[in-house]
Amino acid sequence: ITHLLKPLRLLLLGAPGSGKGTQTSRLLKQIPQLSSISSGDILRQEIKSESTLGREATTYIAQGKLLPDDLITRLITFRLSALGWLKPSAMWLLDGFPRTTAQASALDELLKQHDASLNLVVELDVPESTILERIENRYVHVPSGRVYNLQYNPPKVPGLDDITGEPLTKRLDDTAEVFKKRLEEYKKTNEPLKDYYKKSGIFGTVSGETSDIIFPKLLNLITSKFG
Ligand code: G5P
Ligand code: MG
Repeated sequence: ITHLLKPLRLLLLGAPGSGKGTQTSRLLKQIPQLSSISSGDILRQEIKSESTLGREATTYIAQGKLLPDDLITRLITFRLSALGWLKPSAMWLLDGFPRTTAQASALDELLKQHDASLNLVVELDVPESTILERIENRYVHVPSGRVYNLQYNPPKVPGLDDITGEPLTKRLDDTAEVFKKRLEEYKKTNEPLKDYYKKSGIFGTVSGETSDIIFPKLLNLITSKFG
């Protein structure tokens, strides 16, 4: 268990399947002060509940396209505000938002109004060649966002979530074809986004072929700055 002395407000970047969700759940276990939001998890819950937003999101997600900036920004900043996460003492981790420079500057503006700011952005740098197989073997528990992989971290009972026993499902965008589009979208938006955060001096990268290699590096980076 790690206790941080300074409030961490972290964004994880990385290609689809690079392990953002995996690292998030490991960090939450290691640092109990931390909470997280994943934009993708929220959208999948909206799709499951067949809300208006869910129906709109489906059309983008099924094609591996990003949702319009204003739509996703409104959704996530509303949650941040409702959770009381806009104050400078709040500690949190964002997975999957911001994804574009427009989203990034909208979030910065909002935080600035509350004298808060994002203070660490870490890119998970994983070789592209290892990712497709991960995605094809992924199963998710939508209500919690927990992710499994048939080889790497299979559920204890096949097809069921470890904690709730509820059924696992495949993501509708976890096919080879849609994955290719998601990767293209990522490559288009990620360089400008990285440049944006490099300018504010809060950007770092951790590299590795597996999540087991990446996790200790990520934790070290965090504790060296916030521990
Ligand atoms: P998401 O949901 O944000 P992506 O594409 O960014 O989706 P994804 O696919 O969720 O990212 P991840 O979280 O980085 O990947 O990876 P993960 O789930 O932890 O790990 C992948 C798999 O590999 C899992 O099965 C895991 O168990 C396994 N694994 C982990 N580590 C290892 C390892 O070391 N070895 C092995 N063998 N396996 C491992 O976004 C989805 C869509 O929502 C919309 C977009 O349409 C997007 O495409 N969206 C947004 N649109 C606009 N703006 C935004 N901000 C948006 N956010 C979401
Ligand atoms: Mg994820």
